[in-house]
Amino acid sequence: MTLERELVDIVGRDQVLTDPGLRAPYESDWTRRWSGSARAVVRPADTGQVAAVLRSCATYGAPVVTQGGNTGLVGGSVPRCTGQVVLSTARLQRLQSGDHAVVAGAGVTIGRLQVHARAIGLAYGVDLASRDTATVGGTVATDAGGIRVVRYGRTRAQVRGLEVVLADGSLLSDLERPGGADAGPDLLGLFVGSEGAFGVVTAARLRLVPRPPPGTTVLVGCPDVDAARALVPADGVRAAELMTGDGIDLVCRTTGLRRPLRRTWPVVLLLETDQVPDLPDDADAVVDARVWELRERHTEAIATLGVVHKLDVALPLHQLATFLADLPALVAPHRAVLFGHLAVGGLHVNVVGPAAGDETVDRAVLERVAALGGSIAAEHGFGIAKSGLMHLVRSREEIDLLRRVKHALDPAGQLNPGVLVP
Ligand code: 2HG
Ligand code: ZN
Repeated sequence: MTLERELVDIVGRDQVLTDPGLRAPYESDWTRRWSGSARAVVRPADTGQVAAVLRSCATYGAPVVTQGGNTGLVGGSVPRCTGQVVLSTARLQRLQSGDHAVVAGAGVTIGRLQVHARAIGLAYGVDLASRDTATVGGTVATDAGGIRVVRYGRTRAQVRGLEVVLADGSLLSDLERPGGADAGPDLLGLFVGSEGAFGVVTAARLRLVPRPPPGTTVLVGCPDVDAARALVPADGVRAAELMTGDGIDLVCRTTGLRRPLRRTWPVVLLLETDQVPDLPDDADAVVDARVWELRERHTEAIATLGVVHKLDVALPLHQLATFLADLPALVAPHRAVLFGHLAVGGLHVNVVGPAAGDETVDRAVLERVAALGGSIAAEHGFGIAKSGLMHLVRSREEIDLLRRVKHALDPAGQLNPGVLVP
């Protein structure tokens, strides 16, 4: 018996992809910075098959990289070295609702979840531009934030229960205990943000929120980031997204969308609020929900510039201006296109210019972020890109504990090697 034969017995011949052409879409990160060739891509249909796949991979000593929609930006869900099996969660599609929550399979996209919630008069609190591809499993594994984070929090705040398969195929689940957690440590909570390194998340119970009535969306040009911050009201904020005039120009050039403002501002704020916000009389602003497209098409527009170094960081709000002033020198002679989730200090620093494998600029930017008290992996995960730099933001004791937890859950280092625990 070979591993491939066992996998075929578990999931069926059509769901074990070994042909290079069929494997290719699973082997390269969205950024094209990380790729590798997989021994096989396997697509289990349910939790029992996931457990059997993991048991077989453990028997044959084949490392497993779990992949959801492959929208990751830090190399955390594609193979890096030969012999790795990609476990795709694409077919884990169950979706049942009850009591202001859903139980969703890991492969359900955020878009499908939103449509499902809307049909019953509710909404899911995490939303993001890649909603039609990004999955429940991937967003749980990275503790994704997204554009509604200011109102509803990150994915962790939505999770009411999880089903997880460990490296040895054993199953952990509290989905059958919807009544709420008992006292004691939140053990399943460990898997939120664990990036496939502790276990494979196969399903989650997620809270749904009341669907808000229509709000107001405005796009407004600002001289600097502090001026933009001053326009964000204390209450009723649904989204406060930061862009730059240069970024908007790039989006307009590459997508054909119309330029929304009279001039190119250093900073552009997209604000969605419950009530119409107070703006200065002479503000260069448009009130129109369609401006969301300018924000949501940033990632695709920036990708047209070449291989992008994605530095997903967050800063204390009072340090944003200092960081933005320092940034040009940190990335010189290259260029950074910036956008992000202003209300929570989240910034997506997209550096274009350095070769894919050159990490000099990445390091300089992330070190500066850490020195300012920020987070170097705000919502995309540490992945391959940043796991080696975790010491910038976590203490020696925390990293040591992380290693011990990893060892307890996955003693052979079978799951997503190199991620979280380098
Ligand atoms: C977003 O906020 C995503 O749209 C992607 O987190 C960020 O492309 C990026 O850098
Ligand atoms: Zn984001």
